[in-house]
Amino acid sequence: MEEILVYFYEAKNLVDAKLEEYMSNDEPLLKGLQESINYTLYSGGKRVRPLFCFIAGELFEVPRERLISLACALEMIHTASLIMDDLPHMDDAKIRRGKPANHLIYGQDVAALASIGLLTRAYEVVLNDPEVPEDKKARVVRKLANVVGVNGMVGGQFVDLKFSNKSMEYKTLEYIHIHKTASLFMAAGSTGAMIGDATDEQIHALEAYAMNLGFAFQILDDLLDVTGRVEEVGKSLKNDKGNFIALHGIEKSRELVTEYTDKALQAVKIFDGKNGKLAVLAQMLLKRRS
Ligand code: GRG
Repeated sequence: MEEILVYFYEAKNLVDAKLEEYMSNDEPLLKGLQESINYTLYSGGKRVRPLFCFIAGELFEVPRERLISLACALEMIHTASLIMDDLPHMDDAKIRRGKPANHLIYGQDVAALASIGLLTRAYEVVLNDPEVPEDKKARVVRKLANVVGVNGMVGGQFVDLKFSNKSMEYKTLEYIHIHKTASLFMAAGSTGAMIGDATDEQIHALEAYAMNLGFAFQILDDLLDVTGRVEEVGKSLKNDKGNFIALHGIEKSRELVTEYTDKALQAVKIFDGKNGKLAVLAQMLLKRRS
């Protein structure tokens, strides 16, 4: 267990160092934009998606050096989505990771540009990386674009906004969370595995793990919204009518977190003997308070 925690710690440090290299820009005219990007990129994210990408790649013996640009791209996309999500015309959130939201410090105009800047750089770093095999780049970047676009996070966010604080059917809630949250988790696993020449069956297993874990993660997020405190959770809390707690109540939602996590672990049984890190990652997410 200690060994796995050291692995997580080292992976996180590697991602932080590389993000700095990929995202730094010394053009004096861009100082304000750079500050806005740095503000959210280095404000204490758990780096879960890069970590999952490394773990998925490791199942197929892909070294971290070949995955690092992809791991950073996933974190850039995630960070871009957080900045955009917090904007007043979206979720209108004031607090993120225990600090004022990006737009409250840098303004909505700069925050929107920081988000788009991070998003576009994500594709660029993968395409520019000589360590990523040329014959894999198109498939990987296509996947990233797909999970961000209209059939991915953008679509999930749209449905979420349209049903904001309205009661909804389970199918709609499922649509929102598969697309808004789980899809990037799924891509973290599948793209890492693609670089490692995984079979379709292995990619599907990792996607099933990620989807179920993404659900557990989102229900936990809803639980923290209702049962947590802002100081502890570190973001604006909302008690929405359209969430898992409104549909199922607190007790049932807690049970669902365990159920989805079990399903996630079941899905990766095919990697028997090699799935220890996937189990620890799931446990870590289950215990999270922020
Ligand atoms: C990609 C720019 C862009 C836009 C897509 C705005 C939008 C459309 C989608 C919003 C997606 C979103 C913010 C989903 C919430 C996902 C979620 C549960 C975030 C919390 O993830 P953690 O716990 O956060 O990994 P940390 O702070 O650890 O990084």
